[in-house]
Amino acid sequence: MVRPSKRRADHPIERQTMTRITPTHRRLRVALWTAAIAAAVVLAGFAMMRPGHIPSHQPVYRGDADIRSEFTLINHDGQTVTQDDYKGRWQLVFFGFTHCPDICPTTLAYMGSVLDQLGSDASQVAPLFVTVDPERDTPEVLKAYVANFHPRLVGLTGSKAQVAAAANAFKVYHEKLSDEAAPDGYAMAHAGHIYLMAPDGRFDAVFLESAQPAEEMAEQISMRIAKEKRNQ
Ligand SMILES: [Cu+2]
Repeated sequence: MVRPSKRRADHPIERQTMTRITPTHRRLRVALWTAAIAAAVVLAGFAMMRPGHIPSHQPVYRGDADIRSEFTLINHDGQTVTQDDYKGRWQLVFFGFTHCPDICPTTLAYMGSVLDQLGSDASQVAPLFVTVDPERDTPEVLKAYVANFHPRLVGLTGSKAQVAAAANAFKVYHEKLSDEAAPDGYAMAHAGHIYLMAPDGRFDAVFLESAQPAEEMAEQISMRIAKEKRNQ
């Protein structure tokens, strides 16, 4: 397995995919999807301010944002798991694929740093990497891949239908693009967000690797963990 630092320089997929999906396109896509998700979150915020509406820790927020942690997938040890297996913990969820030349290795390395920065709070966070490329990303492939980034990172795959349902619940953009130069003739374009879901499965926040240093994201998660504990 090639280390992420090496992938950038050595990996032929990088150059091949770049000719098809330019960095500008990729940034544009990410920007567009950031805007779409931000709009959903703002709408949810407005909905909460309506008279008689209850505050954000109530389940109504989940319905308004319509981003839900709902899935039946197979973990990297080959076991079927659902959102209930991670209930009671915060979920840090990122969608991608192991053949990804840039966004995935960068973001997963970042998630690894966030987990390290969380210290003892990390035990209350389930870090999940869901593939959008189940054809190639079998449990075995995922297991070897996630081990490059953090020992606690869990890879999730499933049937095409299971993966599509999970991506739909999280409102994650992904698209198979044919590319003759890429291995197997295709690459997967996908959104670059990291979702933070609360212990009851409700949507809490989205983060982008480029938006803040890992320490800052870890601080934000720790604040939420502390707040949740106070409210219990
Ligand atoms: Cu990727």
